[in-house]
Amino acid sequence: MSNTHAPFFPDVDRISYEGPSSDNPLAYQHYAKDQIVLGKRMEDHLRMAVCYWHTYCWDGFDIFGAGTFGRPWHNPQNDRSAADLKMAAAFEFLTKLDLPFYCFHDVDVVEASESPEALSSNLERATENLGAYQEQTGKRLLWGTANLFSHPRYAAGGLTNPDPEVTACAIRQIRDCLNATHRLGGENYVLWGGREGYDTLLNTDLTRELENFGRFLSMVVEHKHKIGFKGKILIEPKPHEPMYHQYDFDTATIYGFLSRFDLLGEVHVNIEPNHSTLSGHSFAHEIATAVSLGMMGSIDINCGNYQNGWDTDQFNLDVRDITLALVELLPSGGLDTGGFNFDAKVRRQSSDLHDLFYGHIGGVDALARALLSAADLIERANLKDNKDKRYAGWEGDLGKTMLSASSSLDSIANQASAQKLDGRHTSGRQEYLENMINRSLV
Ligand code: XUL
Ligand code: CO
Repeated sequence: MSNTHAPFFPDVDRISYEGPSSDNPLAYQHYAKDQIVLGKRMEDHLRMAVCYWHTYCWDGFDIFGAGTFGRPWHNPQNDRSAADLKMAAAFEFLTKLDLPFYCFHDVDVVEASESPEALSSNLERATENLGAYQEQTGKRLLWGTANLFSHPRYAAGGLTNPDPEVTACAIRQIRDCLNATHRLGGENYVLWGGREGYDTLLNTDLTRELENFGRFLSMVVEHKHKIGFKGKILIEPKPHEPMYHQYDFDTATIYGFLSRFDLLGEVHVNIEPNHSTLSGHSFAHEIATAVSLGMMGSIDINCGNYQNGWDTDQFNLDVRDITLALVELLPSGGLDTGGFNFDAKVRRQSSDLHDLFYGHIGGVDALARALLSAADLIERANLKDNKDKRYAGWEGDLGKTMLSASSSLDSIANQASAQKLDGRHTSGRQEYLENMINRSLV
């Protein structure tokens, strides 16, 4: 399909690496995609994606005011011509940023669709067009997802709705979008349970909703195998917003849910820093938990605002915070089918088309700097040796005996008493380690 609508960004050339001394705001200072870091190209470590919803769909509206952006590909009806223009803009932007992947919700890539029928057939057409653009540009799909939170029918959830008729519509959307993702060679399929939760327990049968959720998630997994989709099914943890309580609260909660429905190993997580902080965790904690439980999938990179604790989806420029997360991720082999999807938006006052570039360029360079810093830390700071030393006792006689199959509370307590064990604290050297992080920051 030829891109007859472009260019939407005529005065921007392909963004390229110019190095840290460049003062060109439309260049990368740190992201050199072919540079080898810990044995792998930067592009292959980071597998970055631009998201459809914040970048091309959103017109700048918020709950207090109308859109401020006036994008040239929008029109008030969001009719078919707007959907086609948006797609042209999306692939031009992605090509100019020189990033490999994109992500979408079904409703992002189609025109306004009056009925479930219309959505199905519009998605069919959009999938064909996306496939043609992928072919033409070499860009790839990191993941697709069905939007089960915007349409009024989903006010009380999709897979956890009290009304089976609504849930059947949700399942149809998931089936269609998973099929579309498969056809487009997507690397993952995401379920963000935005309205899978409740506003009040007074009208909510929590037991039934969670049981239904488990049953229908098992069907998603069955369908993935039926169609031969090789990517990962991902759940995106978030504790609340829009609902007062969401079932996919955090990675550990999802682990419990998956093990209850025998879905461990079949479903992984899509971790988002802004959601991590909303649940009272750090980004690094969520990554470490996912790695430790074998649940790591992908990352929606962004951050919130320290002042107010909302889901503000800002571009994450906090190199230290990302470095701490990468220190947990990289030793496990890094991202497999996952990537870093910019689930981030420019501020409502940043209404120029160039602001879309500045936002993403900043986000890309922060990831590249964090990757270089994390690699330096892993290579020089011997974090692993430090941990190994701290836990060395568990490899010695006492530790091994205590953990052996034959030991019991009595046997250990009796040994402690017989040997007059009198354990003493050893320094955790937190400040020393934190200084290592600062020294490695690029
Ligand atoms: C919402 C959020 C979504 C999901 C996809 O907070 O992060 O954009 O990533 O539905
Ligand atoms: Co997200």
